[in-house]
Amino acid sequence: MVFDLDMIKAFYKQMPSRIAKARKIVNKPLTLSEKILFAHLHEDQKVDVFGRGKSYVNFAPDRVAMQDATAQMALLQFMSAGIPKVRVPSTVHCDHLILAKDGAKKDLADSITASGEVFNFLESVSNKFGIGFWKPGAGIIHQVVLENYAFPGGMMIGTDSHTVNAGGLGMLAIGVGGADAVDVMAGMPWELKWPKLIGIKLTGKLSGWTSSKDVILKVAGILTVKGGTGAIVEYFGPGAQTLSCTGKGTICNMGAEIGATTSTFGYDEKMAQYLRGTGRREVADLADSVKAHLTGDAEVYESPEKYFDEVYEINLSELEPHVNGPFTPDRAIPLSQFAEEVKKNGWPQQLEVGLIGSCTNSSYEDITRSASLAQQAVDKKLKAKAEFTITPGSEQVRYTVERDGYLSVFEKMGGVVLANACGPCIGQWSRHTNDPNRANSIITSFNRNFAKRNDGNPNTHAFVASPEITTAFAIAGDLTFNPVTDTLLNLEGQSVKLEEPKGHEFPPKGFDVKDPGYLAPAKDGSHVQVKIAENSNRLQALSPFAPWDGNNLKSMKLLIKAKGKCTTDHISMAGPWLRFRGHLDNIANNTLTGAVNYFNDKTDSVKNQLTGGYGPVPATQRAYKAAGTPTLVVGDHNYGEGSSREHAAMQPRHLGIRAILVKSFARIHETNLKKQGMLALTFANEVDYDKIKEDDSIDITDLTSFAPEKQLTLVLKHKDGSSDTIKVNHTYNAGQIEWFKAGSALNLMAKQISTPGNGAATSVVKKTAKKVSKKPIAKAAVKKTKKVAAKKLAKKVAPKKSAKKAVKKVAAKKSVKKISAKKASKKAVKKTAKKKK
Ligand code: MIC
Ligand code: SF4
Repeated sequence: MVFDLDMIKAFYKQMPSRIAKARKIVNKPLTLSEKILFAHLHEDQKVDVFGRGKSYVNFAPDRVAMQDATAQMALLQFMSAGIPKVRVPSTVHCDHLILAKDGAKKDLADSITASGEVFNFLESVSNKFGIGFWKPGAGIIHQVVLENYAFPGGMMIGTDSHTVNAGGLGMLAIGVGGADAVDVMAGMPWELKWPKLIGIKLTGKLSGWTSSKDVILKVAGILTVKGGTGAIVEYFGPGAQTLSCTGKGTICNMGAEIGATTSTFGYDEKMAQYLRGTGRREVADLADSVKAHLTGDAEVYESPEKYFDEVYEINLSELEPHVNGPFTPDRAIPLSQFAEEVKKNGWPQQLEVGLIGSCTNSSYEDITRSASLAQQAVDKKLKAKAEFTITPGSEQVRYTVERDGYLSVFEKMGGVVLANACGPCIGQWSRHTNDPNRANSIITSFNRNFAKRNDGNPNTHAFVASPEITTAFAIAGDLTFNPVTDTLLNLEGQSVKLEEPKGHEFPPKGFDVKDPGYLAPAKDGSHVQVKIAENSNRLQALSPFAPWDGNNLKSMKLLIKAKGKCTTDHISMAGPWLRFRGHLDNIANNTLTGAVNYFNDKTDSVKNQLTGGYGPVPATQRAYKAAGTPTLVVGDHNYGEGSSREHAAMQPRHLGIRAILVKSFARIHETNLKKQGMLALTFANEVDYDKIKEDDSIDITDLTSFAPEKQLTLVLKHKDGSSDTIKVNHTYNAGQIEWFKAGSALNLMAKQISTPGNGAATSVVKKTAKKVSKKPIAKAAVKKTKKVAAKKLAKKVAPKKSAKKAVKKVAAKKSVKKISAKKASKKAVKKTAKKKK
């Protein structure tokens, strides 16, 4: 079955004329990213020469995808909009709430028992509102989207930061918070700041041990976790066309780790093959008919420095495998230097577990290349020294690799096949260990490796590498092993060497699957009842946040000044807390518990200025809230990096925190804060971070004249009676200031929807105007029902040396960040340049 074919046809029909219209106005050759952006302007958005990193522009994305952990909040919000059916094709994927413990079959059954209530809720909301539903076990959202929904030149948003994976099929796919998804599902314009553009030219061809993953591991090293913020990364060049479609997906997927808005590749033969190989010949034929529009203009790729803000070039032939980490995905270490780094830094040398799969790396190609190493281990009588797990990305991949005999090869090597789900990647891993706090090392082919992410142990040193390198390390069980050069002793005492991995981009016998795990929604969902169990501690209808009272904020207490990295995992931890993703009050009990308090270097221990004592962050904040005392949180750079979870914005809002003041924000998190009616502020002078003291009371003295591009003034009143006055910046435009005033973007939407003739939403509302009862906000659409048996769902678906070689930066104007000698490798990477258009 080909999904969305009519929509895709209609889009391709209009694409050429939309691009032509934009061309007339901008009057210059276009990158692929610009073509896709212009082709998706909302009908009410005038074409213009938009300022990169400046202009807010309204778009009309083609589709929406949501995963179970974020869909709960997104759909609780959507239900309150009073719209009977989603306006664009949308899907929900059950993948995050699945355990990784004993193996696929048991884990899936146990997860359905444990989270049946949530799955039933998601299934019934999907059925009611016209949303496609992918059952637990069907696979990880991004792999399922790549196999079924992504199409070249399309634009989608998804409530998960790795939505960007679909760039592998030439889409602009962007991770957002649930409130943004609500806008698009409601048919309203979706707003994004016109992105900056980073071009990465790929030359040469991968070989031997190097794979697509190493391209993005290298890029992460160059650009760092914030280097892509506000930018689209567009890959091009002869090397790009040699990469498999799923390999391109891997590269785009992990673009989330450099903060990029998204990444993409031009349409090519590899993508056409993938579309045909996954049963979408019609889409490939349609794409072929508009081919010229599905890639950047020739002039752009000939002189990229004229059209991109930054350009890098990577020679795939010279690129080495990399291992990134620990604790951050941008610490990129070429394999040839890894052993030395391990020893130098005293990282635990013994590898305890190797984990392959996840949404980043679970293609047929990844699995078969890794299996070729597992087969060698079996043939050469090597026993894997580390534990080894495999997480297939979708039921289609799992079924096919099982049919082709690869899963049994892993099992012979001692591997455990886990459910088609996020599992260990999102801390749903019940790791078998005798000491959950021991310093230890693991390697994964996932994308993130923040402290505590996989197993909750802050002392687990998690490294990220390709599935092939991960498999080789799992066989060796030692981080100082280099599979390219070293030998291993087998069970018979002989020294043997692993040959280069080999695999297939496509199954020679084609993909197959018995039950892909898809449930189509009812044609008319008006009679479907949404299921929320009575007294649920997993799901809670939302109450609207209070609107702004129109006054300046006075005497806010400092709740916490967070030190160093503060990702969404630090603000709202995943793992065991995932179970409360649909219950705002319960999940709020983890708020900022991972953030390090600047004043005592501890996590979850802050001073309560009302009592003078120290306590956990959530409890302290609840005490302030009970006392009616407003509070503020201070943070460092790239605050809120990591994921799209809007809980990291809703929880502080729910607990009564009024403002977040940081050196810089990660894109999705900043938008999430704005959408939820919070004040997201940045220091005009970063050094003012040092002026914030533990006992400060803080006023915002000019909030009453809150306006776009106008700084706000904060007065820091210190305990000793002295004070500092500082300026802070914000990026709110006029519409976003209205969200703040209304209490949240959703409050504003609900108001507009129930007031026809008022504001931007009226065109949507005309046809649907239905009164929304706002207290509690979700009630209108929710019918409380008794707990539904989980069983219903139980149907099975089952740089120094060679790194320096590969990259070059092709130089440019002053505004371009120079790559430090350490990061950019001289030979393999060159930075090409920035030039103003
Ligand atoms: C992640 O990889 O961190 C997640 C879990 O997929 C998140 C979404 C979430 O927190 O639910 C993401 O990447 O956006
Ligand atoms: Fe799931 Fe991990 Fe991918 Fe996030 S990064 S979608 S948790 S597999």
